[in-house]
Amino acid sequence: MMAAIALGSNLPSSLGPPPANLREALRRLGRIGRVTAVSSFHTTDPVGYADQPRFLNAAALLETPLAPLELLHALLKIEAAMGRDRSAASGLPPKGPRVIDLDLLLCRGEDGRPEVHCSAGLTLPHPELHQRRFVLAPLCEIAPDLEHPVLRRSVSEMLAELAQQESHAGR
Ligand code: PH2
Ligand code: MG
Ligand code: MG
Repeated sequence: MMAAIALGSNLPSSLGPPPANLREALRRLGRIGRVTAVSSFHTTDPVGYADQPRFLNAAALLETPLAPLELLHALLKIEAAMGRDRSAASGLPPKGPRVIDLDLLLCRGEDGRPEVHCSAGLTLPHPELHQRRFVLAPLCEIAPDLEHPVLRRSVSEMLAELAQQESHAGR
């Protein structure tokens, strides 16, 4: 299947600063499939929990034999192997700083049909995909015509609608 994945980092790891973390995550994605497109790296202001460093965000497309839940577990394994600590003992808040975050956004099966999935650990498409500029802007560079199967909007349409909402909110 084809998967669209969001990458984010705003803490250094043992490998180096956020750009090194994104590059390492992309290298590791290449071991669970074929990375067919990578966006540029975007420096973004933190959303949600504001008291943390700016993020470096990117998006990638992955062609993989894994099914959605298998891919989710592979992404969590990469995060952990790169030093992401999700335990309460880390003292980090849930939407707070992290060395690497890999989010599954949207998947399409071999037949080209979108995977719509909802379980305790995974919702596909990602429930906040259409509201996050730090996700849509990188994704729009590599997959502007990719369609959200529930909202029936392409990535470029979702980005344009978000820009409209933002301009209304700013008035
Ligand atoms: N991730 C979050 C919370 N806020 N803000 C930006 N700019 N980029 C992110 O990747 C991000 C965030 C939780 O996953
Ligand atoms: Mg995230
Ligand atoms: Mg995540």
